[in-house]
Amino acid sequence: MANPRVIEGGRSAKGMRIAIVAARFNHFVVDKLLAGAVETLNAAGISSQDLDIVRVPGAFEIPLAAKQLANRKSYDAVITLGAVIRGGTPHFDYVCSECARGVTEVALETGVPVLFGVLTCDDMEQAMDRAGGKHGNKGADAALAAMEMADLLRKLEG
Ligand code: INI
Repeated sequence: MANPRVIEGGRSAKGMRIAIVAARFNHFVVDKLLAGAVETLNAAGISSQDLDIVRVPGAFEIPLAAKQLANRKSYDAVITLGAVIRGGTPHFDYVCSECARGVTEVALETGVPVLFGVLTCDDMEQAMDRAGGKHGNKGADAALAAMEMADLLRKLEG
């Protein structure tokens, strides 16, 4: 029996245009995610004129900015970064679910990969562990996934 063809994306950023939407809320966490994402894209060969960073107030505002960027059709991927940390009220659940729902919707509506690098954590320790601490850097992970999905879509569309 013939081997099936496996189609997957690579992880080079050469020739790619990428936008990052980063929330300012909990900026001490988000800035670490942003540094991880930028470092990863730089290491993968992105040129500085091909990387745009857009700041929004909080995670709730991420989907709208991501939609504007994706609709331009000039970015190969949009990476979203934020940190939502549980407080004592249901606010956390609304911000998390609307952000995740909105990000998914933008990707499916526009066909542009929109990556979810938004931490949703019970406390600050969990967040710091995932922003360059003992559980890695989820901003860097989102950047890797962005390159892979952008390349995969090129292959699937081409
Ligand atoms: N925004 C975040 O990005 N993280 C949070 O933890 C957070 N909390 O906890 O409230 C948060 N709230 C702000 C929200 O994203 C909006 O900016 C605000 O509600 C205005 O629309």
